[in-house]
Parts: sequence; structure tokens; C-alpha cells
Amino acid sequence: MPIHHQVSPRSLRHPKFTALIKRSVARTPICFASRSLASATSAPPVSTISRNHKIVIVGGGSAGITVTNQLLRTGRFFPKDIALVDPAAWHHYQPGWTLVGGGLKNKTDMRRSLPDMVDSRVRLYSDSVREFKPEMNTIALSDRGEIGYEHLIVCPGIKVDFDSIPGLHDALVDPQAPVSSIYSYDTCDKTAHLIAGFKKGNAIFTHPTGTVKCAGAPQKIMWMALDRWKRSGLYNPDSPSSSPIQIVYATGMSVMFGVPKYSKVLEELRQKRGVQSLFQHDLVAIEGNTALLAMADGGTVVRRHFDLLHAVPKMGPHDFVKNSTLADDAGFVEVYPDTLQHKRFSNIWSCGDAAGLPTSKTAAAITIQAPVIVSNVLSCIQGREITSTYNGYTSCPLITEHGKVMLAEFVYGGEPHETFGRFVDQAKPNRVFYRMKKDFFPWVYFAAMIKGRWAGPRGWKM
Ligand code: UQ1
Repeated sequence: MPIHHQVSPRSLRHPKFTALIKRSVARTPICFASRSLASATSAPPVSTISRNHKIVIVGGGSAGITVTNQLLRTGRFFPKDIALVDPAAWHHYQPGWTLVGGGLKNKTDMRRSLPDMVDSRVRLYSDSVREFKPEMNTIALSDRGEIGYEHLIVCPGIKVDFDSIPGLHDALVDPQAPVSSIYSYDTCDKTAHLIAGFKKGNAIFTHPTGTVKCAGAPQKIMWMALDRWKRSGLYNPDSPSSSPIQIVYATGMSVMFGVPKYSKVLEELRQKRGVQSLFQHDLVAIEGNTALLAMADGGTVVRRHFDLLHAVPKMGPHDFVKNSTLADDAGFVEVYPDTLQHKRFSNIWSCGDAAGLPTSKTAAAITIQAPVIVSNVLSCIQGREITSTYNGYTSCPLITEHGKVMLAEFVYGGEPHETFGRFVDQAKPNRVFYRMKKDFFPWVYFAAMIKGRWAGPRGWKM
């Protein structure tokens, strides 16, 4: 039953927001806030809208919670001006799942109750989105009717599709099957158990073709496993064929990593450590202990026996985004890569994994994207020109062995953009970056980033 609780945005509206709207003719796309404000309050029939908000945020993951709390910290919003839509019971620190798979963290420490995390000034709809109605400035929720907005920030993440590979789901849930994945809360700890208990045979680690969140994670887990087996005498990098364990990296890509500077070092590591590569081999099915890998030529499917398989499923936009008018051709939210404003609806924004941005999808990217959206949305509301831009920054702290991390950081175009580049070569794995990845980032994430007080390489936000 929809609750007909009518918030009156007009009576709550802060004088700052009602300031006269200046139309700018600058080169930067501006938000026609006056039009969206008017339509948000007058266009849809009142009876269909039970609740109106100044800002609605879809998704309570890293992007959604960070943006929400940065907005609150501006001090410019009244209670319930901001609403968050997410049906999830839990908020996960997903970069932590790699650490769980490597046996370094407990998975329950990598999550928090989502409803408990949401500030009491924010209206939480524990519901999913049925439909975006951008012409009406509303969204239809699955169970609770429609809600209206003046600005909509779309950050529901992407779907990690465990059904994309036949045989994968069943193998993951079967405790006897030696198949696991760090790409879900439910299976990341199975990875740690399998690696710890593995004594002999063929271990295959896969990386799919197409979109991957944190594209370094599929090999981080391999490097951690290799290091563990090496230390326990089960794997000799100098003589893999005579070792009890053999390691194969099967990737849909033609290189180890998308940025040449880091890829070169990782390829050297792969060769030095005796890891067999299957480049342009995409895991398409699992049959018992056989992995079926499709080659990039489109026709050939290679069958490989495994005794341990770490599988990474296909990923892509959620259906409610892909099938909406907000989507680009690939199904992601179609925003300008610099301002993060929607290309067709000026009061819609997107960041995080769901945004159609030509850069790698990571939590680190959100540290730079979130302040851009917050600044631009505020400018819009105040009728000012939007000036804040995102440079594509993203980062991958790539664990190459226990105790060492390569800190890949880059911007649009795959250009390295290194925070500590003046002091060290970040492509060379080191111990300080490992401490950051293992201890500092999980801590700063929960203590500051999602509270709106941490901007990654740009430091603290007071
Ligand atoms: C970061 O801010 C962050 O969030 C807390 C991470 O965790 C997911 C990261 O992995 C990285 C690399 C950053 C970026 C911060 C610096 C100081 C490079």
C-alpha cells in the first residue's frame, strides 16, 4: 500500500534554492533548473505522486551513500529533502571481498546494515525501481508507488550475472565443487577455503570479456593464491611443470591489464612466475571439472580440465537501467564524461559503476566522481553554471603477492595519473601500498569516505 504522505517541497524550500535562476550561455552544458523545478512540482497529477524530494538517489552502494552524505554535509538541505532508494539489507565494501578471498579479512567485517547507515535526515525507500519517468521527474518504485524529484542521481551499480555462464551458479553453491568467485559476498570465503585446501592439480583463474568492476581483482586473487602455494612448497615458479600445482590465467583480454604501463610489469611477473596464459579466452560454460573457453575468433571453444577454478562472471547494467530511456547503447546511464550530467535530461546525474563512463569501475573512482556531482547539482539548484569536471580518475591497488601492491592510478585515455609518482614508481609493487590496500582503504572507507569526508587522492574533506 503506498503511503500518501505529502511532503511540501515549496514550504520546505530553502531561500538559497529559490534564488533567481541565471541562464548561462557558457560552453559548459548548464542545467535548466527552472524548467525541472517547475515540472517537478506542477506537471504530474498530484494523486499519482505521494512523495516529492529535492534530490532522489538511486542506490545505496559506495556511490549512493558517499554522494548522499556529501550533500548532507553541505548543510543546505532540510530533513527529507534527500531520499535514497535501495531494497538492500546490506551495504558492502566490495574491494574487501578480494581480501577475504586471500584469507586476509573476515567477510562480516566488510559490510554494514544499510538501513542503519542511512542518516536519519534522509528518507530511505527500501524498495527497487520499476521505471524511470524522466519526462515526469518521477520514478515508479516496485511496491510503493511513485516518488518525485527535482534532481535524480542514478548510482545502482551493475549486475554481476552469475547466470551468464552455464554451470557456474550450481558449481558455486555446491560445497563439493572446486569453483568459487570473489565477486559475491556469498562465495568470497569459499575462495579462501579452496585456496587454503588446494594441494595438487590445475588451477584456472578467469577474467571475462566485457565490463568488469575492478578489472584487476581477477588476477589479484591469482597472485595471492600463487604466493601462498609457493610458500607452502606446492608451487615452484622456476619449474611449474614439476610442481604439484599448475596455474593458468584465462582472460578475455589480449593483455594482462588495460593500461600499458602496468600491463608490461604484470606480463613480466606472469612469465617470471610460470603462469600459463590463455589470452582472448573467455569462460563460457562449466561442465563438471571442465572449463569451456571461447576464443576471440568467435568459433573455437577450448576445453580445459581444472581442479580449482576461480571464475569471474559477466557483468552489465541492471535491466531497469538498460531498458530505460536513461540508457546509452551499452545500457549504462548516458552522462557527459566530464560533468556527469545526463546527456538528455539535465536534472539527472550518474556516477559509480552504472554510469556510462569510459574508465575503469572502482570504488576509488567514486572518491573523485562524488564531489563533482555534488558541486554540479548544487550549482544547478542555485541557478549557476556547472563547472566541476571529472577527469576519469580510477585506481586499482593490485596485490601481486602477500605484502606487496602495485598502485595503478589513471585517468581517461588510460593515462597514468599517480598520487605518489613523484616519490616512487607506482608500477613497482611495494609494501606501503600493501598496507594501504589491506588496512588503510577499508578503514578510511567506513570511517570517512562514505560519510562524505574523504576525497581519495585529494585527501580529507572537512
Ligand atoms: C581510495 O580512496 C579508496 O577508497 C577508500 C580505495 O579503496 C577502495 C582505493 O583503493 C584507492 C586507491 C583510493 C585512492 C586514494 C589514494 C590516496 C591513492
